[in-house]
Amino acid sequence: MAAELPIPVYTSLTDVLGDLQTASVQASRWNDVVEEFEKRFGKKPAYIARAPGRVNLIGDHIDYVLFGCLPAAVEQDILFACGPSSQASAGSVAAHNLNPKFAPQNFTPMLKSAPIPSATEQKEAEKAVNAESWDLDINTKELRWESYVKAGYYGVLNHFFPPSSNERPVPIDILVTGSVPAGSGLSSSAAMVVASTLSFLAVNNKLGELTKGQLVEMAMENEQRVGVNSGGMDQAASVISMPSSALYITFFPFLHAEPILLPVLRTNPRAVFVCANSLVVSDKAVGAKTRYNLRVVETLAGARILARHLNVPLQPTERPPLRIVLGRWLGYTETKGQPSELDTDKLKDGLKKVLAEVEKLRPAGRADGEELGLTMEEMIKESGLDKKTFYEVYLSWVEVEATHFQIYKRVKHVFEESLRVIEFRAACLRAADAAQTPDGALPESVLRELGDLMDTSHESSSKTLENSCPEVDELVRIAKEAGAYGSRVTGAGWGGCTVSLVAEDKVDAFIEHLVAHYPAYKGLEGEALKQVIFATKPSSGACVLKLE
Ligand code: NG1
Repeated sequence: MAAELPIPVYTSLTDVLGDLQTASVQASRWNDVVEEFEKRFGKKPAYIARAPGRVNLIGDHIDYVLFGCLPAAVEQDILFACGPSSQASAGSVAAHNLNPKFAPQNFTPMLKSAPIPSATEQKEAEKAVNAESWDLDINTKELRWESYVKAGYYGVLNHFFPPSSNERPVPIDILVTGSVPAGSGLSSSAAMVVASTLSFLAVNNKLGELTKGQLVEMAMENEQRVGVNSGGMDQAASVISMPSSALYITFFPFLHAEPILLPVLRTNPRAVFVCANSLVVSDKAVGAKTRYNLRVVETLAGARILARHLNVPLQPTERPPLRIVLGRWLGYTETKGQPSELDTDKLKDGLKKVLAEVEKLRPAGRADGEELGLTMEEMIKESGLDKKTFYEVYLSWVEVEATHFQIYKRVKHVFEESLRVIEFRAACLRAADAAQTPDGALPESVLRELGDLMDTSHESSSKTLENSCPEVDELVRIAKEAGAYGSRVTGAGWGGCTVSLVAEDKVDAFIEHLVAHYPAYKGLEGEALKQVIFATKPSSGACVLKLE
């Protein structure tokens, strides 16, 4: 199984990048980072850790409610050249970035006494009286580049260098470079955290002690140190992806990743996924309380309200996401360690069944299409909890701001989008079978089916989840006009990238059409244009190149 594999360590760039052609195109970038490392630190790096960004083909805003999604790693990646430093004290870090915008940083992990536990935590903490923990002083108020380096270090310190042991990490020099555009929905943050985690593991000789799945869990935990409540799709895609494949990632009852071959990329008629950056920077942290975090709260509160309608009993203090409420309603037990997720056919039937019930959440007396949603008071009343408990369970840990909460719309998006992911996966599997037939041809209907699913997904993002923006909607409209089979916003939304499925022989005309019609692309050409519109080639997941 993909998640159980060891983390790959290679000694040649061709093995890292999968083929000679890609390796020769990329070689100068890798050489530059080695040369610059030598100039800055006086010796060659021992390793280069690579972690790719990802594009989510379908399944947005459903990972944090534990439904499966379908991302693929992109070629754009983050590289961390690194090696042990001979000059500094135990565990210290000199982190440089090839981009002059990001100033060099030096830091050393400090041991801090653990905070005094609250009464309820007392019992658990009894074992850890007087315990110390590692502190890297991450500034979560400001977006700082080195926070991602520090975040990667935390997991390695906590898992491999407990303060109680005598073993201490080696000092390390790091030089970072990256080609994943920040704030574009292609997950540069997850790629940074994964590459950072890998560097500290490599230099401390701990790579062999983790599987890919364990690295994903560590990277998820690490990324939360930067203050982002992320769902896990990005880290899994960056670590576990395979060439020519998307990854069907499910999170319940535990992380599972199934590579889904994308024959549309290999068999005639060929098609490619093209990413186009709307150039609206989507800063998740800044708008979190009215955007990303609000969606998290709306879907969680929606799960409780739906459970009430479905007569699924919940403890007052639990906060199960929609996937768990659906599972309980369908009578699926949820012991951790169960062999697998509900099989996709049963999940699909369950989703269809529950969608009929979701209609009961539509706010009464309001005209179709004019959803006002629920006020805070109405939402609390619908939850069946008293005000104090509701605040404690759903609002005490996160800041959100809204006059109306769109419970019906968000729940509807989650279930419908989850259904589309399952249908997209099934179409890819059918296409893979068709590609095995003697003529190996792919019916064009498969491309149309995938495209339609992408279109309805975007429609839902735009109108039901409301995580698009006018520029992204416009880019999607232009992409369709230019002949894309389908086009949609990808990632968190409110800006960032779109992903479109385009016939390979029409890609150049497609790009020309976008440049001519999307106002922010006016005058862009050459390298600058390649940075904002590019056909993605699903790449392999994170790995380490060993240089000595
Ligand atoms: P982006 O902003 O594209 O990295 C975010 C979340 C994902 C997922 C998507 C929406 C983080 C780090 N990632 O992705 O987990 O929820 O939005 O599908 O917050």
